[in-house]
Amino acid sequence: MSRSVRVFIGIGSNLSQPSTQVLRAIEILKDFPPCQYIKHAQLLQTKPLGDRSQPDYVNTVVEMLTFLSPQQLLDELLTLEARQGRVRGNNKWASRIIDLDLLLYGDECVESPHLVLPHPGISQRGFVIHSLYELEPNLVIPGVGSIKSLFENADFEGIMSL
Ligand code: PH2
Ligand code: MG
Ligand code: MG
Repeated sequence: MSRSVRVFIGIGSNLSQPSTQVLRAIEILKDFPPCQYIKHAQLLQTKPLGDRSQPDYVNTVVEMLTFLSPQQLLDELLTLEARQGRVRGNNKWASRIIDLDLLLYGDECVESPHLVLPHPGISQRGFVIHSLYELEPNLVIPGVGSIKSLFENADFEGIMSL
């Protein structure tokens, strides 16, 4: 029997009523048999990173337990994105109806062509740091450091509580 692992999943949307899309994704994850939902951080309205001409995003992070492997969980998240209407094009920065990013899988480090863990964007994204700190202020991110020190040095400009 494998043990369950604590994971953090980043949720984002900037199309088709983003808050509604994020809340819908949270409801789907609450009732998602391979995982046990623990809690989610408050919803944040955030200025777009990358292509600044897109609409604002709504972002949050969900904490869960899972028995799935990192690759299995990633595959399930991609399936949930597609079911919620996400169509993937070639532009990695394009607006999206829903984005489910595997941020952390226990304290595992993975570097495969499809999956990098911890998610390489964590330390550059104030909204992710804000949500992780809210959920688990004692978190340590392997290879990066404590969420507390990231939080103390982060730039939260353009981030608003909803
Ligand atoms: N996701 C992106 C690109 N830019 N900006 C914000 N504010 N929030 C996101 O989730 C986001 C982004 C690609 O995944
Ligand atoms: Mg993504
Ligand atoms: Mg993303």
